[in-house]
Amino acid sequence: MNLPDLLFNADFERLELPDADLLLWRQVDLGRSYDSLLQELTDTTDWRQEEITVYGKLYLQPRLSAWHGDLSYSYSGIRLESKPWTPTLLGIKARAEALTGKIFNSVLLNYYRDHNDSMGMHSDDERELGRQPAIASLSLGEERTFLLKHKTRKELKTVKLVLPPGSLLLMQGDTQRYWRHGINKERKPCGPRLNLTFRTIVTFNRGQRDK
Ligand SMILES: O=C(O)CCC(=O)C(=O)O
Ligand SMILES: [Mn+2]
Repeated sequence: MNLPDLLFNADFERLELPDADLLLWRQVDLGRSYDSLLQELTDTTDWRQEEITVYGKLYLQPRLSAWHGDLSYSYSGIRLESKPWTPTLLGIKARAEALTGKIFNSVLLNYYRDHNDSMGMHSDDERELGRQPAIASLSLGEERTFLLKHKTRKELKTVKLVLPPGSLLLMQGDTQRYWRHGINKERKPCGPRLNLTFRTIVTFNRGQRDK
């Protein structure tokens, strides 16, 4: 990020965690209300409930998802065929890029229908994302708690970060290397939450890389 961007976007907070690089914008201006965006994306996205294999057993993921972007992607053993960008998604992507100074070529949308939906602890460290992935995560709808747990330093407590609607969390640097993150079920019933994680798939051309 260069200096003019930093001055222009001085509204983020840096979250001080060892071995991590996390920036949080609490309220991003998306040019329209968060509620209307939530409604549009909920209604127009071609939601899937993907399967996951855990210790050889097939389960349905406890949430819905959709993958849009320039390239297909493998995620926890699932091959996600990408759908084309829509004008709405391109608009949010442009906003996330302007704020973070990063370029993204894909987005994974996660739809947590209610308090029973969740995402297990994981790190986004697939090879396709490169060595130090930058992932910008926009939240809409119900507030849910984002958990972060260091992979090896057991003395570090689990960090709980409440992500309000309209917030943008940028995970970059070594964050995926040293930390796992996830969203637990909630005990108290709650409404839907939509999360968009913008990513960059880096595809290596072996011939070029080996030069
Ligand atoms: O819903 C969230 O905030 C987390 C999403 C996430 O970690 C992912 O899509 O990999
Ligand atoms: Mn993730």
